[in-house]
Amino acid sequence: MAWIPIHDQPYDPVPYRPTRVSADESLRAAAELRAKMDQRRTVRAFSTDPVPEQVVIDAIAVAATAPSGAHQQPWTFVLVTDPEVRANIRAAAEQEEQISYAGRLGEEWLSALRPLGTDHSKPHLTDAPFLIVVFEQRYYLDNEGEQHKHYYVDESVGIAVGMLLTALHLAGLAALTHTPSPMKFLSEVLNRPRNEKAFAVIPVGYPSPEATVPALVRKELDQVLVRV
Ligand code: IYR
Repeated sequence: MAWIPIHDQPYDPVPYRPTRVSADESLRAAAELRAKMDQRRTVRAFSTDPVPEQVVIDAIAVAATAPSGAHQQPWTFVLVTDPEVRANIRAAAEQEEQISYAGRLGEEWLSALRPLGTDHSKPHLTDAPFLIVVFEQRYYLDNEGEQHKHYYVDESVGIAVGMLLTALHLAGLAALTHTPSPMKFLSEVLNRPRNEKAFAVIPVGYPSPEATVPALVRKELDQVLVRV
């Protein structure tokens, strides 16, 4: 069935009868997923080796199944492979980050970043074979140029990006959630319409064989899980 804007759709529910998974199968699947996801790391050093494009397309398709406020699906994923466009994005991002790391972030923020070892240099923007630039649609712009309000946009797009990172990891690819600040230049470089605002830039590829990651430790489950 073809997509039509949700505000033009009636309430017309259909049956939902997924096959019930046995408790044993659920336990096995959850434990396996937990172990696999515990291996995910944010990577900043990418190999330039090519990646099958369909893997990235499928991961974006997974992200696009995310739940969203009023089912408005307020996201656009721009898949950038053109080396010239990537070079432009890198140049603009590094220019902004240079200012940020030179002091715009402030001492508290800079010291919070120190354990991550980040700086203004962003080689991943040109090394990784794919960049996914995620835009949030602040509102829906219909063909007449009329604006329709979108709800819970940040939450919806955040969930979609989480699902994207999960899908990429489970397919064997590495990614980085990069949020250059300010991100306005992305709308200009990628020629996006006025209802869209950049949310994150996600380089995707294989880690460089020399990649290192900070020796970070995740919180224990009992620090993040509260039972009532
Ligand atoms: N946007 C900068 C700074 C930065 C901010 C946070 I919060 C991070 O977790 C990591 C980096 C950069 O990309 O370097």
